Amino acid sequence: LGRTHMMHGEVVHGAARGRALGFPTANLAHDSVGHIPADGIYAGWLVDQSGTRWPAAISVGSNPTFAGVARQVEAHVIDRPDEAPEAFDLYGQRVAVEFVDRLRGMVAYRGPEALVDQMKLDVDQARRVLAGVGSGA
Ligand code: FMN
Repeated sequence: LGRTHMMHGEVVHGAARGRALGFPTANLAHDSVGHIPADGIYAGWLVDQSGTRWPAAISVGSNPTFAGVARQVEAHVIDRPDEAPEAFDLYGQRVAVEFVDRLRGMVAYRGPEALVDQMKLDVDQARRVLAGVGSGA
């Protein structure tokens, strides 16, 4: 990306589908502010309220696999903390999302299985991209 795209906003409840898919996401509220890049999948960072930077695979778009309509920005934190993963809850927090690199465009898959297969690849790719740039902290 030519410049740093960054957004700030509150984490709100989405369709609550992500958890069932095995890829829970922190959905940014629609009144979030900042530079939203074009629809697609990105590697980046989610910065939580305490300032901790989490590596993330970020989705921007209307989730066409599920006939979504509204444009969403949602971040899946990669490699969540092992200890008390259930306590890792970002709902209600004001977070920042920094977009580092574009991975691909948004795709309408035939169903959740194909999407999940691709999300695994996205997460692997995001992990590699972010390991290369460091946390910037
Ligand atoms: N949705 C799509 O329809 N097509 C995609 O190609 C797509 N790629 C994604 C890649 C990643 C890494 C992530 C985290 C999400 C992606 N999504 C994609 C969005 C999912 O459909 C969405 O996270 C899921 O439906 C859960 O939505 P919810 O948070 O509103 O429950």
